[in-house]
Amino acid sequence: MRQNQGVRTSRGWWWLSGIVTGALGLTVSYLVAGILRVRESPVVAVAEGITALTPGAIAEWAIQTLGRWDKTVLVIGIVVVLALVFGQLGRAARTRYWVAVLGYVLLAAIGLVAVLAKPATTIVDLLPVAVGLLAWLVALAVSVELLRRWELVESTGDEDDPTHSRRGVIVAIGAMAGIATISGLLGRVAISGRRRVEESRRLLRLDDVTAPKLPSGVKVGVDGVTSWLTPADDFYLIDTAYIKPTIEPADWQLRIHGMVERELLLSYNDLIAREITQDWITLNCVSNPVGGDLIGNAWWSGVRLAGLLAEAGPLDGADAVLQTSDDGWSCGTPLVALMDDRNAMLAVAMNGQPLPIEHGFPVRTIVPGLYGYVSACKWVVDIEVTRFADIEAYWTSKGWAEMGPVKMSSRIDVPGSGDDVAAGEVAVGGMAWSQHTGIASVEVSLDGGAWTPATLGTVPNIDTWVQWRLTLDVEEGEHELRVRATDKDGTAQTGVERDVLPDGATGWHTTTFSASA
Ligand SMILES: Nc1nc2c(c(=O)[nH]1)N[C@H]1C(S)=C(S)[C@@H](COP(=O)(O)O)O[C@H]1N2
Ligand SMILES: [Mo]
Repeated sequence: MRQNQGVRTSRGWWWLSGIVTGALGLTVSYLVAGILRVRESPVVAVAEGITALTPGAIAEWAIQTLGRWDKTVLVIGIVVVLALVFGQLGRAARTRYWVAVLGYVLLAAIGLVAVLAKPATTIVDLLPVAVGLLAWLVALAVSVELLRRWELVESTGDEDDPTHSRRGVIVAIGAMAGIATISGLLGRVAISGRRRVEESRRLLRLDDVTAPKLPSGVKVGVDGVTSWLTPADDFYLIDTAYIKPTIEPADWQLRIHGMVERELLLSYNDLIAREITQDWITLNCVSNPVGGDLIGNAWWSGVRLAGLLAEAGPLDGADAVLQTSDDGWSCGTPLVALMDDRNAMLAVAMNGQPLPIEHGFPVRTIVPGLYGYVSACKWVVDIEVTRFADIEAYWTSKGWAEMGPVKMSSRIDVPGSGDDVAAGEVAVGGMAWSQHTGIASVEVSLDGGAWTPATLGTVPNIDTWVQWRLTLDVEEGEHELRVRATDKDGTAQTGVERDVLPDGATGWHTTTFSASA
C-alpha cells in the first residue's frame, strides 16, 4: 500500500521536474542572448519564425481580432505547448532517459533553424542555443538522478529515510526554478539593450527639427471626433518584431545600392547634416478595415529621399526600391513615389521628437500616399534600387499586393455605433482621407435618405486626413448613418465592400445609434 502510494506521488514529481528543467534551459539561453547582445534569442527567433510562416489570412485575422495582443497571445500559446512538451519529456525520462535527451536535442534544433533563418547570423548568435541545450541536459541529469534515488528508497523501504530523499528532490527542483526565474528576469533586462538606446534618444538634439504647430482650422470642434494630430503614444503600432531593434544613432548606417551609378553609405550624422524637410503626413495600414483605427497623423521631420536617390543615380530599367529593416523585415516601394515631388523622406523625428524606438528609431521611411506595408520601413538600414520583377518583400510573399496606394476612405466617429443621443439637433463628425490626392467633399446619409454635405476642416496639404462635421435633425428611434467621400480628382468613394486583403478595404462606414426624447 505505502509502496504504491510512493510511486504514484513521484510520477507528478517527474512531470514537474520536466517543466522546471525545460524552463531552466529556455531562460538560461535567453540570458546568454541578452549578455551577448544577440537580438534574436532562440525563443524570440522561433516566435518570429512562426509568425513569418503564418499564412497571410491567419495573420490578418490575428491582427484584426487580437490587435496589440497578437504577439502576447502567440507567446502564451508557445509557452503552454512547451510546458506540455517539457512535462512529457520529464515523464519519459523516468523509464527512457534517451527519449528526454532526444526531445531536448530536437527542440534545440528547432531553435537553431529559427536563428539561422534570420538575416546575418554569426557564430555568436548560435551560442545561446548551445548553452540552452547544455543547461537542459545538465538539469535533466541532475533531476533524474535525484528522482531515481528517491524512488529507489521509496520502493525498497530500506536504506535511509525517504523524507530525506524527497527533500533532496524538492530542494533541487526549487533551486532550478529559482535559477530559471532569475535568469529570465536578468535576460529581460539585458536582452533589449534598450535602456542605453533610450538614453541616447533622450540626449539627442536635432537642431533643424521643430515642434508641431497645429494649422488653424483643422479642428471642426465636435466632441468625440478623433484628434487631428495623433500623439506618438496613441499612434497605432504594426510590425513583426517581438523585440524592437535598439540601434544607437552612432551605429546606424544606411546603404543605398543596387541599380545605381554610385553607391551611397550614410551615417546618422551624414544624414542629419543634410537639409531637413518637415511635413504633416497621415500614415495608415492596409489592414485597416472600413471604420477602423489603424491610422494616424503626425508632423514628420527627415531628409527627402528624392535628393538621395538622385545622387545615387538610378539606372535605366529600375522601377522599385527594396527597403530592409535592421530586423530583416522588407518592403518594395515604387521608385517613382520616392523620386517625384511628394515628401517621401527618411524620417528622424515624429511630432518634433526623435522617433520613438517602436516607431523606427533612429530612422524610418515615410511616403505620403502609400500604405505602410509597401513604404514605411522602420529601423531602415538598406535601400536597394531594383526591379519589381526581381524582388519579393515580407508581405507580398504572403499574398498582399505588390502596389499599395492608399484607398480613399471616410469614417464616422460620432455618434458611434450603439450610442444613445438626445433627439433633435445631433452633431455628427468624423475623419476622411485620400493621401496625396486630397478630399474634396464628405457626405452623410441618415436612414438611407439623401446625401447631405458635411463641412470640412482645413488641411495644410493633400497628404493628411481631414475632420468633417454636420448637424442633423434626428427623430426619436433607431437610426443608421452612412458616410462617403469624394476626392480632389472627382472620384466618389465606392460603396462596394472589399476586405483588407490583398490591397486595402473599401466600402461605406455605417453606424447605428438611437435617439430618445
Ligand atoms: N521594420 C518594420 N517596418 C515596418 C513594419 C514591420 O513589420 N517591420 N510594418 C509596416 C506596416 S504594415 C505599417 S502599417 C507601418 C506602421 O508603422 P507604425 O508602427 O509606426 O505605425 O510600419 C511599416 N514598417
Ligand atoms: Mo500595415
